Amino acid sequence: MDQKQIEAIVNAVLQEMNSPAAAPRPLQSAGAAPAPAPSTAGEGPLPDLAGEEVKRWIGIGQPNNAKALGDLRAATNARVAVGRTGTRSRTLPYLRFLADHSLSRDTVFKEIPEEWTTRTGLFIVQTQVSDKDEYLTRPDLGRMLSEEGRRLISEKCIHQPQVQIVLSDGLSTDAMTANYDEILPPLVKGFESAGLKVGTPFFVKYGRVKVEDEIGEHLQADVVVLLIGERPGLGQSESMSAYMVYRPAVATTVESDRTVISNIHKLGTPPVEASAVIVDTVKKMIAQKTSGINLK
Ligand code: B12
Repeated sequence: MDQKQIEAIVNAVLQEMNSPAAAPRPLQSAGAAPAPAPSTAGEGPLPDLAGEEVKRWIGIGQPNNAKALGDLRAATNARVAVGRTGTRSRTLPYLRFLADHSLSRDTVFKEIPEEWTTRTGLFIVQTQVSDKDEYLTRPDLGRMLSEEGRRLISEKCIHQPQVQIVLSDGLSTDAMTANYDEILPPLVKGFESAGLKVGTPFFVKYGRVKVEDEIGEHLQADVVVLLIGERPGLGQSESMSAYMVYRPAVATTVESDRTVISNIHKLGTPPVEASAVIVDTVKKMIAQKTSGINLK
């Protein structure tokens, strides 16, 4: 192939890219009359399958009440009004499902980025888990600190705090990186304003909920607040939970001793708001000397 032929091909491709057929096709916005599904068969660039535009798309053709359908679509992040083809899903919602599923898988498998831990200045301790595969297959090991982890917290943490904050990747690394900046500073400030002695926050890599019992017992904390990544759902992979427990001990603390605030993320309970609820809950725990189902 000579230079001229190559240039002709490049020009033809560039021309095609500039043609209207190649431009992203606008999707249906909530409230307007439903449009045909945007092509996913090579007629133009695919829209961002995890993006807002696709989430808001209405896949029901010729609805009786387009306005009501639009209102329903706008009222929830659930997969409603996606339409169907016979008994099957339409292509776009199916591709969106696959994209959301990939996001969820990614956040479970992702390691906490080193830049993030460096930026936050948190020190890291590890559980008895040695890698992600083991984390997923051996939950028991994620409930116990490593020998080195125990040594580090003894050395670096304030002992006998009234409240000990612990952060952990858990099942969603994104929950930590997305919410940290808006939850930790207001939480520490809130506890300090309430006159509580706050321990040294740190990060537990590969943590499960029960690891907070060993930490609390070791540091003799009154209350432990564990901020941990939740198992991601489809389309929501940044959700964090706060598992709180009064005077935990490995041998005696049971699940019903914990109080949980879940669904902390920008589209659920926003992190700043959650921090206010956590501070209030911890104050109650300290006043009533209990947590979980016994807390009034
Ligand atoms: C997985 C899960 C479970 C699994 C936990 C099994 C396991 N080993 O992972 C099972 C199916 C057993 C379960 C049961 C229950 N769950 Co559940 N669960 C979840 C889910 C989907 C994810 C939790 C997660 O990712 N945790 C983080 C990982 C890292 O933790 P882990 O150490 O691996 O596992 C521990 C936690 O998952 C914890 N846990 C799970 N659910 C609950 C509920 C409560 C009240 C407590 C204290 C602890 C707890 O128990 C595990 C063992 O220590 C959340 C939904 C969400 N958005 O968070 C609901 C969720 C936390 N569960 C909930 C509820 C209500 C329950 C039950 C009380 C249901 C019932 N009526 O029996 C029981 C209580 C179980 C308990 N441990 O005391 C609610 C809590 C609502 C609230 N704010 O109080 C949530 C938020 C779901 C919801 N939206 O309603 N759950």
